[in-house]
Amino acid sequence: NSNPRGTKRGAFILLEGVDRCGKTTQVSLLVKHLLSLSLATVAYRFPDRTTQVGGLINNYLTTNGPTGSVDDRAIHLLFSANRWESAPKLASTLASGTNIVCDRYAYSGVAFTSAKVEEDRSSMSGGELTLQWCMGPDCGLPAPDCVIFLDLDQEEAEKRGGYGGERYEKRDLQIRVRKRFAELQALDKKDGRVPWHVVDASQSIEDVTKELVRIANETLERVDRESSPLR
Ligand code: DGP
Ligand code: NA
Ligand code: NA
Repeated sequence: NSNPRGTKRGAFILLEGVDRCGKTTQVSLLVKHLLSLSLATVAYRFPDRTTQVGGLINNYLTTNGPTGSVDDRAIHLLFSANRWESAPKLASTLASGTNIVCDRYAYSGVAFTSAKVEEDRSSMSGGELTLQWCMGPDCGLPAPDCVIFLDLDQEEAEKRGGYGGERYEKRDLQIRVRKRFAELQALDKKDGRVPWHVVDASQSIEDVTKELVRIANETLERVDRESSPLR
């Protein structure tokens, strides 16, 4: 969509994946690359632990309290609130023509919360923490222009020096998280809205970056075409 000043909007490139897939490293490398081409680009990361809501989330993630001691729905809403508090900034950044490369977003929100229950339970009609229920609070957030999914299986993830000991860094949960991401990818494919690019995250850092650069170029070109005032 064109805007009054004829400025092309920025592209919103989202990186998602299980813990230890290398997202954080790749986000900073991709931002560096785009900046080196003089393309205005900023990195975002969720959860953003620097806000008040983010402080509550950080407390939750770094204390391994007994399961169920904090209500899973309440936490889910906090993660979503943490994205909503950045939403106006995300939108104005994109409108000003600056690209965003983002480390996790609403897909992580749905994948991690819904992974707390087994599939058979989560798909129960009226059951709690279904994908459907989990997607509700993030509905209407600025949408990414693509999802780059850094795919890494559990064994490879664990080879990367084990987990840091945060609440979700556990094998069974991470395996379910990866499955939930696949379900979300299938939903987006059905809708035909947000394109996904699955990248093998077990490759070397350089090879992953190469793929990301190619996908980013493709996405930037598409967004340029779509937001051209001449269209
Ligand atoms: P990170 O700082 O990227 O390592 O993320 C912290 C942990 O929180 C990680 O295990 C993924 C998880 N996470 C990220 N976003 C959400 C969310 O919206 N909801 C839930 N339940 N977990 C999330
Ligand atoms: Na983590
Ligand atoms: Na990370």
